[in-house]
Amino acid sequence: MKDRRDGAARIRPRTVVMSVVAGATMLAATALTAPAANAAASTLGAAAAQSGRYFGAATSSFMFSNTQHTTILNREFNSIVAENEMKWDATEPQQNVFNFTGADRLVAHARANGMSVRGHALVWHSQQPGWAQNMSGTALRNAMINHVTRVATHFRGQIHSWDVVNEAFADGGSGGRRDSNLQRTGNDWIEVAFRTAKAADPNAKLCYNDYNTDGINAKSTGIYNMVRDFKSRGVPIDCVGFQSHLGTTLASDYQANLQRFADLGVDVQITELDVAQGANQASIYERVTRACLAVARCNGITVWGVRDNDSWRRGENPLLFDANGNKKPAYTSVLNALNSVSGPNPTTPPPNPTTPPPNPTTPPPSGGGACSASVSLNSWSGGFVATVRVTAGNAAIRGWTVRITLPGGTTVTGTWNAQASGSSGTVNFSNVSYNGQLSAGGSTEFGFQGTGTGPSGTPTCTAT
Ligand code: G2I
Repeated sequence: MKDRRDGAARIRPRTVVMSVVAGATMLAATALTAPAANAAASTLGAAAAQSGRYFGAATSSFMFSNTQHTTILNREFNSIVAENEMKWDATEPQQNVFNFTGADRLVAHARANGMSVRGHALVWHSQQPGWAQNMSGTALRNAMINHVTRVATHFRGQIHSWDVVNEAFADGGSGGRRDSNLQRTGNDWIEVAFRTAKAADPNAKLCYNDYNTDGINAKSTGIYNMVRDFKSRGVPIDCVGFQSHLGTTLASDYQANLQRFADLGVDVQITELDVAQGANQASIYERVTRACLAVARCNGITVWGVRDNDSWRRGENPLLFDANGNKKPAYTSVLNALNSVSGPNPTTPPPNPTTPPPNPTTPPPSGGGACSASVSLNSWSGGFVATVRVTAGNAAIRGWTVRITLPGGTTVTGTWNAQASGSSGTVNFSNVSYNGQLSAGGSTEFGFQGTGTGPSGTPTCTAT
């Protein structure tokens, strides 16, 4: 019951906004999709929510001005993912210069319409900005850590599942990793990305995402072995995304493949579903939907676009709505499948996506108090991410400086939400303009990453 209520809670505000935004269009759509006598849900999102799952679509903020696209998006889907706007090239066009304009609009749209957000993708060999493409070795590794930290921190609390690493395995029969500049930084780059994402957004589900994994094959088995290894060593992985860019056939062991991953103790998600137009399109969509519904740990399905003309595979008409926004037979087969099964429920529904972003500012203080600081460390062989919480004492403070002594050989490679006095030895981290003022008992966080070993002990905090 709880899952149903969560689903309904996400859908209700969307209806309200839609009635303002889309007026007559919404009325027409409602009439067309009025609930049947058997009370089956009339939209994909509502139908999926009956078993605690989400049904999402990829979109782009520039599409929100397209009324037909957005009307369908808001009516049918209760989750969205940025088709491109959260990728590395979009969010960090120059090194350490971040641009969240499109991604923020997308998240705001989701929040205003009661949808959850999938995050795609923190690290990928493709769609890297030019400056990263030209990097290698330690410099690239540190740039990756900084990117994951900054992007995941920016969206902390607003993403139900992140594709932390995308498409790192090779096609074909090797079952091994794909060659890339990231892979050449060392085989541990994937687990470093996961540990870094965990430090930045501890409540998001952290996924590995790939394609050509739509059945038990060499590539999916390579990924399976990595996930099993990660689980056994405590690397924080929560889910595996199966992109499911499908042709005109579906592997008979599609569901069995999802299930074997679920049996490792991770959730599974269908993340980029689209199916080539052809005689089997509706039936393949239906079988994929039923497979997800049959696997308790399958949290939900995302289709890679709304209408056929929005698709990256435009010529293949692979989506659920045609170029005129009409529902295709594939749409009906998915909706009926979702309505035909009431469970089992996923073990953990996505967290409420409407949580506002963490607010780094604090109420105006009167000044004059003391402060304390504590460090939480996420380390791996050769590097670490430190998150430092600064807490004001019994009186408000106007600013703070945290003094941390680093072990010999350790270098700070990046700092966020603070100004560092140096990069090795004893370093003073001082507040920046927006997080110096803390009310009595109030707190804020800053962080830094480095190579070598992280600091130990309790740092000193001086209020200013
Ligand atoms: O290739 C299909 C998908 C495979 N899995 C990962 C997904 O991220 C990927 O999505 C596609 C988008 O659908 C395309 O829209 O990823 C492509 C590469 O990032 C996207 O194409 C790019 C074009 O290559 C760029 O030239 C263009 O500037 O879209 C960009 C934004 O329109």
